[in-house]
Amino acid sequence: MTKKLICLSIVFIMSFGVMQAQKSIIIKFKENNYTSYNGKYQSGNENFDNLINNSGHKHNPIGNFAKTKTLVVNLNPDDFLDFYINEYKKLENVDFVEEDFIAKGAGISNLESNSFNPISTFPNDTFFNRQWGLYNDGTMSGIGSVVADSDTDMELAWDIETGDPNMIIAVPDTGFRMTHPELAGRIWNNPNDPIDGIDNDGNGLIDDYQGWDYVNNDNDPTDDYGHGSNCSGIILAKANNGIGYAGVNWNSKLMVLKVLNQNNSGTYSAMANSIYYAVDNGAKVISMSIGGTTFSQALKDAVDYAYNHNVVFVACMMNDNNNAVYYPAGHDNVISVGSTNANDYRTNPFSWGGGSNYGNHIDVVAPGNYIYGLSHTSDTNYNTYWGGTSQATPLVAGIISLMLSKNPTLSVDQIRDIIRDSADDMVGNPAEDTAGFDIYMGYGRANAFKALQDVPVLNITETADISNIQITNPIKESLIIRSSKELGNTKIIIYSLEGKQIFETAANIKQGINETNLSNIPKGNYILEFNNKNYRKSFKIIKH
Ligand SMILES: [Ca+2]
Ligand SMILES: [Ca+2]
Ligand SMILES: [Ca+2]
Ligand SMILES: [Ca+2]
Repeated sequence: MTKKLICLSIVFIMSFGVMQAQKSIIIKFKENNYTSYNGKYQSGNENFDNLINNSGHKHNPIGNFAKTKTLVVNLNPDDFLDFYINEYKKLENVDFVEEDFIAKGAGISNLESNSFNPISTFPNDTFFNRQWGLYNDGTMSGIGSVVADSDTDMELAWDIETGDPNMIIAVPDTGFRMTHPELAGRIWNNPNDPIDGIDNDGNGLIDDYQGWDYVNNDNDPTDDYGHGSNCSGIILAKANNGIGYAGVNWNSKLMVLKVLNQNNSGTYSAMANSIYYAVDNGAKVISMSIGGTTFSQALKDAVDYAYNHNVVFVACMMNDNNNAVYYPAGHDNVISVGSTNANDYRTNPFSWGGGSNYGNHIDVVAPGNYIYGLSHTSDTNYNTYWGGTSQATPLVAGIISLMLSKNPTLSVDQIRDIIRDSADDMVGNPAEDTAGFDIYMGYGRANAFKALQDVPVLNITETADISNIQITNPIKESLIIRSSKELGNTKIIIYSLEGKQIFETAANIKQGINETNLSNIPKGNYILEFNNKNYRKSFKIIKH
């Protein structure tokens, strides 16, 4: 009863946040002949400048104005929105004018503690046994119907890849608990804008050293609601450190961007801005657990900007348990994620109500109910769980970050194909999860292990005459290498067919016959790579 009351109060707060209409509009110009001075944009169009100045409206760019040609204009509290949308539409050289809509985060927390007996399993994080979405042995209680293996096979996936330390994953959300030990040393810092009161990198944001807060317009994106800390931890919580939880990705960096306020809602202009920021500052994956019901050209432009820069954009289907389309999930070029329960059925309802939305734009589903994670108010309280497509989305984003860690040359389209093709189909409710694509489960429940198996090992480019090296194959005790030239110091690397590196040695390869002992390599099929600064070649080999 207590829990129901708490959830109802949360829903009320969220609804209130949504109903508070922001008096802002977004304008995109057709031509880029507008200049900035003194922090103001001069359009060169007298009518526009007069309208802006006479109305007392404030305006700010979305993304890099020179590229996006898009501004957000904040109206005065008493202004009529529709009146000004029409006034701005009447101006010359305007591509579109739209309301700056409000979207909301797609997850709700328990806000209650729950007692569990920690059982240490692989990895050694204290509460790994609660992370049924990663590894579900069928024994977890208190989370509804449980079926073993209705998970993403993370314990197998980690055998292939645990994440590239140099990769950046952006999570535009309510922010993050910046001091949390589960992300110590793993929060992205902007090397081009140290904290000195100066906008060193000239992007219009002063000292955006640890991301940005688009809600309060400052450089401290600390979480004041909890949604972002949970979502970020799902992707990136430190694994194998003996505390808390294991993130999907053990090594990469989190870019913290705050676009949702303390009621879990935020403007489309903040969302769009955060997307441009993430792309321009090197993020390879954007995980956005936010949805709004209205189509927006400005948000679509930002999503397409990410796609055109080969940045993967993952978003949530939202939680109404119907076929309502939310954005950004409804845009093309987004990988859209629904939620499953611990028995592989589409979540309906979540622990608090609602259900995972469905429709033709869904790509895959992933575990999203009773998802325990990091707290935004404590470094030691690990008893918060959340439910929503918000939680399924970062799980898929995390899997994608592992795929890109294994092979950074993958395109967004390749990633989407692999995520779809490797998903487990026909595992859910037979009435919904029919063979192949269906609107409830998309192509199926994401499977990290299968996805990583399907990622080809980094394409090997031949950088020298391919006749340089011949090898005996199959291989017994020793690898016999015939080289037509002296290659010098060369790495000899062996990968499993899944792409996991299992062996590496350095050899000084001379002209003629060379021999390297491989007696410790188990029998099987492998990929063998020769690699030095002038030469790279790979062979498929059989070890007897
Ligand atoms: Ca800056
Ligand atoms: Ca600075
Ligand atoms: Ca941990
Ligand atoms: Ca299906």
